[in-house]
Amino acid sequence: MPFTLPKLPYDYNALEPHIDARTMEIHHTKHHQAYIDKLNAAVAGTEFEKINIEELIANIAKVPKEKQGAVRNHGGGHSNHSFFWTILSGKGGGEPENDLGTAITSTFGSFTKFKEEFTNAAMNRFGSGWAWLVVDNGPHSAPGASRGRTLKVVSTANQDSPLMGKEIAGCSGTPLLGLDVWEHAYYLKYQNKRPDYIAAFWQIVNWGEMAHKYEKVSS
Ligand code: MN3
Repeated sequence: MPFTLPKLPYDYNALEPHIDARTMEIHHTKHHQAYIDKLNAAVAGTEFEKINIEELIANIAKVPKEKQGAVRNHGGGHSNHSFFWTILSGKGGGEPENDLGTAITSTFGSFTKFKEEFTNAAMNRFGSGWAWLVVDNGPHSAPGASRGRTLKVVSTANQDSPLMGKEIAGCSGTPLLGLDVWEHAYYLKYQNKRPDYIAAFWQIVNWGEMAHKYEKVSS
């Protein structure tokens, strides 16, 4: 099979008490796996099963029309969840340092203001979707051109990704931080209390991994 479920970089119980082991196991082995299975079914036997998932969803316009819906939903789901696991850590929390910390402070005014803006994006996403911190260098940032460092907080519906671009996802950029606000991400422990889940999320953000992603995008 072309797309496969990535291993988590930690145990299912590693994020407790903020996210419980049962939620993590179901989220990973059932929800994420289901996106992969449906994505694989959609692209079976095509050239699109051979490219990496970020490239696939960034080039969704090249996918045949009749498969675009499946790639958008399930390819987006695979990409978003693969990303999400990496920016969480049982040893996370606190505040970003170095270049990423400086960029956040200079863009948003302070770390607290950034947190507020991101939290609002996550709260105000009606129904299912994601909140993101992205580096957005605009639509014409050619490879090799001087890469910008424009940080933005955005949100997407369903499994749309900023990588899909403005026309599809309503926003664009390379994600540094993402928060899954589908109820499947928090319902067992938090039920309808999305604010409590978002507050817990800040305790497990892996700023070190984000700084690494930021360095790759902006250097
Ligand atoms: Mn999810």
